[in-house]
Amino acid sequence: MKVVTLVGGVGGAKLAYGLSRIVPPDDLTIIVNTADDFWHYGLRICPDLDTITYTLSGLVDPVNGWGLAEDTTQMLEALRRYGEDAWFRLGDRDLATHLIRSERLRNGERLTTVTAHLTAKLGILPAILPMTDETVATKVMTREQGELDFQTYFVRHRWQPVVTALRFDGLEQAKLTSEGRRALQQADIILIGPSNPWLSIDPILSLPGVRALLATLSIPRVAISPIVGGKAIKGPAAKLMAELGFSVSASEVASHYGELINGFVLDQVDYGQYVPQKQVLTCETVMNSEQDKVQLAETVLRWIKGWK
Ligand code: FO1
Repeated sequence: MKVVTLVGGVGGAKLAYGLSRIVPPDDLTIIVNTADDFWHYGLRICPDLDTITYTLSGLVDPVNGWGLAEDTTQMLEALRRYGEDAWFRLGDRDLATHLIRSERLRNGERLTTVTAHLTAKLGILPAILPMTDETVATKVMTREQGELDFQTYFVRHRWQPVVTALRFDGLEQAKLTSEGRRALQQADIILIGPSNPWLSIDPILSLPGVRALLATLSIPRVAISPIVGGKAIKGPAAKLMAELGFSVSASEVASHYGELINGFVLDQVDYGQYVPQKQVLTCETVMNSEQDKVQLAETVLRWIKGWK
C-alpha cells in the first residue's frame, strides 16, 4: 500500500511520524510545503522540511515542535551584541542544517537532493520531498501592516495582524518535482495531514497541475482536520479562517478541500458535523504522545483499507 502524505509543519509532522512507524519506508512519501521558506542572514531556512526531518529522526524539540531538542542560543546572543533584532530563533545546532543546505543550493543542487542528503544522514528512510525545487513564497496581506513576508507575519508579529488575503509568490513558475509527481501517480492512498489548509496545504495543491492530477486519481484521498472543537490544535488556523470570513469548524475545512478529497477525518468532539459527499471517520485526532501519533495513523489507514 503506497501512502503519500501532504504536510506542513508541526501537526503534519506528528502524522508523518506515526505513519513512519507503521508503513514500510519504501511505501511512504512525505510531500512538504516549502512556501514558508526564506533567506535569513544568507541562510536558506526551510522550516517545514526541518520540522518533519527533526520529528522523524527523533531530534525535534518536544516543547516547540520545531527546532532541535536541547539546542542553545549563543549565536542569537552574539547577533544581539551587534544590535540585531534576532527575532527568528535559530538554534546553534540547527544552524548546521541551514549551512549545509545553503551551501549546496548555492552550488546548484536541487532542494530535493539536498533534503535527501540531510534526511539520509539523520537515518530517515521514507522519502521527504519538498513540494517544488523552485522558490514559492507565501505573502500575507494584513489590515495593519500591508503585505508581509510569511515569517515576518508568523514569527516576528506572532500571527497577530488581521489577514485579509494570501498569495503564493512564484507559484506560476514553480512545478511539483518529478519525484512528487511519480509518488502521487503510484499512490494507493493520499493523506492530507492536520496542517493549516490555507497556509500549509494550499501552496502544495496550488502548484500548477496538482489539483488536476489529484482529480485523476481514483483512490482514497483523505484529509484530517486541524480544527478540533472550533479551535486550532496549534497556530493561526482558527484565527485565519475567521479573518478570511469562514466559520471555524472541521466541516468548513472539509468543504475547503471540496472534491479534491473523498474522505475526511474529524475529532470525536466534532462528532455529527455535517460533511456531505465524503466518507467520514470520527476518532481521537489530537496527538500528544508518541502512541497517539501511531494510533491515529493506524486508525486512519485501517479505516481506509475497509472502504468498499
Ligand atoms: N517559530 C516561531 O514561532 N518562532 C521562531 O523563532 C521560530 C524559529 C524557527 C527556526 C527554525 C525552524 O525550522 C523553525 C522555526 N520556527 C519558529 C517555526 C516555523 O517558522 C513555523 O512554525 C512554520 O513556518 C509554520 O509552519
